[in-house]
Amino acid sequence: MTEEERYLFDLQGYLVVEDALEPEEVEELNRLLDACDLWNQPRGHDADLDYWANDENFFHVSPPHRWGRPFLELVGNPRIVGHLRELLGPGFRYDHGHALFMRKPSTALELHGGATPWDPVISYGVAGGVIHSGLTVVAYGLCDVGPDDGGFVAVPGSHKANFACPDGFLALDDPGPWLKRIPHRAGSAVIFTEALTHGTLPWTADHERRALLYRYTPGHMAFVGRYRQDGRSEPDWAYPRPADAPDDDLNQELRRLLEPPYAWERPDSVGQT
Ligand SMILES: O=C(O)CCC(=O)C(=O)O
Repeated sequence: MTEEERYLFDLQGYLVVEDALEPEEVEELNRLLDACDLWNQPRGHDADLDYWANDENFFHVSPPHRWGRPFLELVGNPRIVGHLRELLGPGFRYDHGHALFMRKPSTALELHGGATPWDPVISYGVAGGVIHSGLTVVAYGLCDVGPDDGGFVAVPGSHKANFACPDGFLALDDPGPWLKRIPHRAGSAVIFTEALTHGTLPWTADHERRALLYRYTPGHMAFVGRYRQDGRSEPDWAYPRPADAPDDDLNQELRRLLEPPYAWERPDSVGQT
Protein backbone atom coordinates (compact mmCIF):
# COMPACT_ATOMS: atom_id res chain seq x y z
CA MET A 1 0.00 0.00 0.00
CA THR A 2 1.16 3.50 -0.61
CA GLU A 3 1.54 5.94 2.26
CA GLU A 4 -1.63 7.68 1.06
CA GLU A 5 -3.62 4.43 0.93
CA ARG A 6 -2.45 3.39 4.42
CA TYR A 7 -3.44 6.80 5.81
CA LEU A 8 -6.88 6.69 4.18
CA PHE A 9 -7.64 3.08 5.17
CA ASP A 10 -6.70 3.77 8.78
CA LEU A 11 -8.68 7.00 8.83
CA GLN A 12 -11.83 5.79 7.08
CA GLY A 13 -11.91 1.99 7.49
CA TYR A 14 -12.12 1.52 3.72
CA LEU A 15 -10.20 2.26 0.57
CA VAL A 16 -11.16 2.38 -3.10
CA VAL A 17 -8.61 0.77 -5.43
CA GLU A 18 -9.47 1.75 -8.98
CA ASP A 19 -8.70 -0.62 -11.86
CA ALA A 20 -8.33 -3.63 -9.57
CA LEU A 21 -9.82 -5.49 -12.54
CA GLU A 22 -9.09 -4.77 -16.19
CA PRO A 23 -12.17 -4.00 -18.34
CA GLU A 24 -11.68 -7.40 -20.06
CA GLU A 25 -11.75 -9.13 -16.68
CA VAL A 26 -14.97 -7.33 -15.71
CA GLU A 27 -16.44 -8.36 -19.03
CA GLU A 28 -15.44 -11.98 -18.59
CA LEU A 29 -16.72 -12.23 -15.01
CA ASN A 30 -20.04 -10.69 -16.07
CA ARG A 31 -20.29 -13.06 -19.01
CA LEU A 32 -19.70 -16.06 -16.71
CA LEU A 33 -22.26 -14.74 -14.23
CA ASP A 34 -24.78 -14.33 -17.06
CA ALA A 35 -24.16 -17.97 -17.99
CA CYS A 36 -24.77 -19.04 -14.37
CA ASP A 37 -28.19 -17.31 -14.54
CA LEU A 38 -28.13 -16.85 -10.79
CA TRP A 39 -31.48 -15.03 -10.57
CA ASN A 40 -33.20 -18.21 -11.73
CA GLN A 41 -31.36 -21.12 -10.10
CA PRO A 42 -33.08 -23.51 -7.68
CA ARG A 43 -32.88 -22.41 -4.07
CA GLY A 44 -33.18 -24.60 -1.00
CA HIS A 45 -31.45 -27.36 0.90
CA ASP A 46 -30.66 -29.59 -2.07
CA ALA A 47 -29.30 -26.82 -4.25
CA ASP A 48 -25.55 -26.50 -4.70
CA LEU A 49 -25.68 -22.75 -4.33
CA ASP A 50 -26.23 -20.93 -1.08
CA TYR A 51 -28.67 -18.03 -1.45
CA TRP A 52 -29.54 -15.35 1.02
CA ALA A 53 -32.22 -12.95 -0.17
CA ASN A 54 -32.93 -9.55 1.36
CA ASP A 55 -35.94 -9.26 -0.94
CA GLU A 56 -36.93 -10.44 -4.42
CA ASN A 57 -34.64 -7.85 -6.04
CA PHE A 58 -31.63 -8.19 -3.75
CA PHE A 59 -29.75 -11.39 -2.97
CA HIS A 60 -26.34 -12.80 -2.09
CA VAL A 61 -25.20 -16.12 -3.50
CA SER A 62 -22.14 -18.28 -2.91
CA PRO A 63 -19.67 -19.89 -3.46
CA PRO A 64 -17.99 -17.99 -6.32
CA HIS A 65 -14.86 -20.20 -6.32
CA ARG A 66 -16.97 -22.88 -8.07
CA TRP A 67 -18.11 -20.70 -10.95
CA GLY A 68 -14.97 -21.02 -13.07
CA ARG A 69 -11.24 -20.43 -12.94
CA PRO A 70 -11.41 -16.58 -13.15
CA PHE A 71 -13.46 -16.50 -9.93
CA LEU A 72 -11.00 -18.84 -8.20
CA GLU A 73 -7.95 -16.92 -9.36
CA LEU A 74 -9.47 -13.66 -8.19
CA VAL A 75 -8.76 -14.90 -4.64
CA GLY A 76 -5.09 -14.11 -5.32
CA ASN A 77 -5.57 -10.97 -7.44
CA PRO A 78 -2.01 -9.58 -7.73
CA ARG A 79 -3.34 -6.01 -7.62
CA ILE A 80 -4.87 -6.63 -4.20
CA VAL A 81 -2.81 -9.22 -2.28
CA GLY A 82 -0.21 -6.63 -1.25
CA HIS A 83 -2.93 -4.56 0.40
CA LEU A 84 -4.30 -7.63 2.19
CA ARG A 85 -0.87 -8.66 3.42
CA GLU A 86 -0.42 -5.29 5.03
CA LEU A 87 -3.92 -5.15 6.53
CA LEU A 88 -4.19 -8.75 7.78
CA GLY A 89 -0.61 -9.91 8.24
CA PRO A 90 1.65 -12.16 6.14
CA GLY A 91 -0.30 -15.38 6.75
CA PHE A 92 -3.67 -13.98 5.63
CA ARG A 93 -6.16 -16.39 4.09
CA TYR A 94 -9.31 -16.40 1.99
CA ASP A 95 -12.27 -17.26 4.20
CA HIS A 96 -15.36 -17.12 1.98
CA GLY A 97 -17.07 -15.05 -0.68
CA HIS A 98 -20.30 -14.33 -2.45
CA ALA A 99 -21.80 -12.38 -5.29
CA LEU A 100 -24.33 -9.66 -4.61
CA PHE A 101 -27.08 -8.74 -7.08
CA MET A 102 -29.58 -5.88 -6.86
CA ARG A 103 -32.29 -4.50 -9.14
CA LYS A 104 -34.54 -1.58 -8.49
CA PRO A 105 -36.68 -1.25 -6.48
CA SER A 106 -34.89 -3.00 -3.63
CA THR A 107 -34.92 -2.67 0.12
CA ALA A 108 -31.94 -1.65 2.26
CA LEU A 109 -29.65 -3.95 4.23
CA GLU A 110 -29.34 -2.37 7.63
CA LEU A 111 -26.09 -1.12 9.07
CA HIS A 112 -23.90 -3.72 10.78
CA GLY A 113 -20.29 -4.00 11.94
CA GLY A 114 -18.62 -1.33 14.05
CA ALA A 115 -15.84 -1.34 16.63
CA THR A 116 -18.22 -1.38 19.62
CA PRO A 117 -19.26 -3.78 21.08
CA TRP A 118 -15.85 -5.43 20.80
CA ASP A 119 -15.70 -8.54 18.64
CA PRO A 120 -12.26 -10.16 18.25
CA VAL A 121 -13.03 -11.37 14.70
CA ILE A 122 -14.63 -8.17 13.45
CA SER A 123 -11.94 -5.92 14.79
CA TYR A 124 -9.44 -3.27 13.80
CA GLY A 125 -6.35 -1.98 15.58
CA VAL A 126 -2.88 -0.58 15.02
CA ALA A 127 0.14 -1.52 17.16
CA GLY A 128 3.68 -0.33 16.59
CA GLY A 129 2.70 1.16 13.24
CA VAL A 130 1.27 -2.16 12.00
CA ILE A 131 -2.39 -2.52 11.03
CA HIS A 132 -4.28 -5.54 12.41
CA SER A 133 -7.61 -5.88 10.66
CA GLY A 134 -9.85 -8.88 11.36
CA LEU A 135 -12.37 -10.05 8.78
CA THR A 136 -11.76 -7.84 5.75
CA VAL A 137 -13.70 -7.58 2.51
CA VAL A 138 -12.60 -6.92 -1.06
CA ALA A 139 -15.76 -5.86 -2.89
CA TYR A 140 -15.21 -5.83 -6.66
CA GLY A 141 -17.69 -3.65 -8.51
CA LEU A 142 -18.83 -5.34 -11.72
CA CYS A 143 -20.90 -2.30 -12.76
CA ASP A 144 -20.53 1.45 -12.43
CA VAL A 145 -22.03 2.88 -9.23
CA GLY A 146 -23.08 6.53 -9.38
CA PRO A 147 -23.44 8.87 -6.40
CA ASP A 148 -27.25 8.48 -6.22
CA ASP A 149 -27.57 4.83 -7.26
CA GLY A 150 -27.63 3.38 -3.72
CA GLY A 151 -25.70 0.25 -2.77
CA PHE A 152 -22.77 0.12 -0.35
CA VAL A 153 -22.72 2.79 2.32
CA ALA A 154 -20.51 3.22 5.40
CA VAL A 155 -19.93 5.40 8.44
CA PRO A 156 -16.30 6.46 7.90
CA GLY A 157 -14.16 6.06 11.01
CA SER A 158 -16.67 3.76 12.77
CA HIS A 159 -14.09 0.94 12.79
CA LYS A 160 -12.62 2.89 15.73
CA ALA A 161 -15.95 3.94 17.31
CA ASN A 162 -16.05 3.88 21.11
CA PHE A 163 -19.84 3.75 21.24
CA ALA A 164 -22.30 1.44 19.50
CA CYS A 165 -24.06 2.76 16.42
CA PRO A 166 -27.40 4.22 17.63
CA ASP A 167 -30.41 1.99 16.93
CA GLY A 168 -32.09 4.85 15.12
CA PHE A 169 -29.34 4.88 12.49
CA LEU A 170 -29.29 1.15 11.78
CA ALA A 171 -32.35 0.74 9.55
CA LEU A 172 -31.19 3.38 7.06
CA ASP A 173 -34.74 4.81 7.00
CA ASP A 174 -33.39 8.33 7.17
CA PRO A 175 -29.87 8.33 5.68
CA GLY A 176 -28.12 11.30 7.26
CA PRO A 177 -24.88 13.10 6.45
CA TRP A 178 -22.87 10.67 8.63
CA LEU A 179 -23.28 8.09 5.86
CA LYS A 180 -20.80 7.91 3.00
CA ARG A 181 -21.87 6.64 -0.41
CA ILE A 182 -18.94 5.35 -2.43
CA PRO A 183 -19.43 5.87 -6.17
CA HIS A 184 -16.96 3.92 -8.29
CA ARG A 185 -16.35 2.58 -11.77
CA ALA A 186 -16.72 -1.07 -12.73
CA GLY A 187 -13.45 -2.85 -11.98
CA SER A 188 -12.79 -0.92 -8.75
CA ALA A 189 -12.31 -2.73 -5.46
CA VAL A 190 -13.68 -1.28 -2.25
CA ILE A 191 -11.56 -2.83 0.51
CA PHE A 192 -13.12 -2.47 3.95
CA THR A 193 -12.74 -3.92 7.40
CA GLU A 194 -15.91 -5.56 8.72
CA ALA A 195 -15.27 -3.48 11.84
CA LEU A 196 -16.52 -0.55 9.78
CA THR A 197 -20.23 0.13 10.27
CA HIS A 198 -21.67 -0.44 6.81
CA GLY A 199 -24.78 -1.54 4.98
CA THR A 200 -26.66 -1.16 1.72
CA LEU A 201 -29.01 1.56 0.52
CA PRO A 202 -31.90 0.60 -1.78
CA TRP A 203 -30.76 0.31 -5.39
CA THR A 204 -32.32 2.98 -7.61
CA ALA A 205 -30.38 2.86 -10.90
CA ASP A 206 -31.85 1.35 -14.05
CA HIS A 207 -28.96 -1.08 -14.45
CA GLU A 208 -28.40 -4.11 -12.24
CA ARG A 209 -25.89 -3.85 -9.40
CA ARG A 210 -23.34 -6.66 -9.34
CA ALA A 211 -20.48 -7.02 -6.90
CA LEU A 212 -18.20 -9.85 -5.84
CA LEU A 213 -17.38 -9.82 -2.14
CA TYR A 214 -14.28 -11.82 -1.21
CA ARG A 215 -13.59 -12.03 2.52
CA TYR A 216 -10.20 -12.67 4.12
CA THR A 217 -8.98 -13.25 7.67
CA PRO A 218 -5.60 -13.27 9.41
CA GLY A 219 -3.97 -16.70 9.10
CA HIS A 220 -5.01 -17.88 12.58
CA MET A 221 -8.67 -17.03 12.23
CA ALA A 222 -11.81 -18.35 10.54
CA PHE A 223 -15.14 -16.61 10.32
CA VAL A 224 -17.32 -19.20 8.61
CA GLY A 225 -18.44 -22.43 10.25
CA ARG A 226 -16.73 -25.07 8.15
CA TYR A 227 -14.58 -26.28 11.05
CA ARG A 228 -17.43 -26.72 13.51
CA GLN A 229 -18.37 -30.18 14.82
CA ASP A 230 -21.86 -29.53 16.10
CA GLY A 231 -23.65 -31.06 13.16
CA ARG A 232 -24.17 -27.71 11.51
CA SER A 233 -21.09 -27.95 9.30
CA GLU A 234 -21.46 -26.61 5.79
CA PRO A 235 -21.53 -28.95 2.79
CA ASP A 236 -18.15 -29.87 1.32
CA TRP A 237 -18.53 -27.58 -1.66
CA ALA A 238 -19.38 -24.47 0.33
CA TYR A 239 -15.90 -23.22 1.10
CA PRO A 240 -12.71 -23.53 -0.89
CA ARG A 241 -9.71 -25.61 0.13
CA PRO A 242 -6.19 -25.89 -1.33
CA ALA A 243 -7.25 -28.86 -3.48
CA ASP A 244 -9.60 -26.53 -5.39
CA ALA A 245 -6.56 -24.89 -7.00
CA PRO A 246 -4.74 -27.00 -9.59
CA ASP A 247 -1.54 -28.41 -8.07
CA ASP A 248 1.09 -26.77 -10.23
CA ASP A 249 3.85 -24.31 -9.45
CA LEU A 250 1.86 -21.37 -10.69
CA ASN A 251 -0.80 -22.00 -8.11
CA GLN A 252 1.23 -22.51 -4.94
CA GLU A 253 0.36 -19.00 -3.80
CA LEU A 254 -3.33 -19.57 -4.44
CA ARG A 255 -3.20 -22.84 -2.53
CA ARG A 256 -1.60 -21.09 0.45
CA LEU A 257 -4.43 -18.54 0.41
CA LEU A 258 -6.91 -21.42 0.64
CA GLU A 259 -5.22 -23.01 3.66
CA PRO A 260 -7.30 -23.54 6.79
CA PRO A 261 -6.61 -21.29 9.78
CA TYR A 262 -3.60 -22.06 11.98
CA ALA A 263 -0.72 -20.05 13.40
CA TRP A 264 2.34 -22.23 14.15
CA GLU A 265 5.01 -21.92 11.43
CA ARG A 266 2.47 -20.66 8.97
CA PRO A 267 4.23 -19.63 5.75
CA ASP A 268 3.72 -16.19 4.23
CA SER A 269 0.77 -16.38 1.88
CA VAL A 270 2.24 -14.27 -0.89
CA GLY A 271 5.66 -13.15 -2.05
CA GLN A 272 7.41 -16.54 -2.18
CA THR A 273 7.52 -19.36 -4.73
O1 LIG B 1 -21.88 -4.07 -0.68
C1 LIG B 1 -22.83 -3.95 0.07
O2 LIG B 1 -23.91 -3.49 -0.29
C2 LIG B 1 -22.67 -4.37 1.52
C3 LIG B 1 -22.95 -5.84 1.71
C4 LIG B 1 -22.75 -6.28 3.11
O3 LIG B 1 -22.64 -5.52 4.02
C5 LIG B 1 -22.67 -7.69 3.41
O4 LIG B 1 -22.71 -8.51 2.49
O5 LIG B 1 -22.54 -8.02 4.60
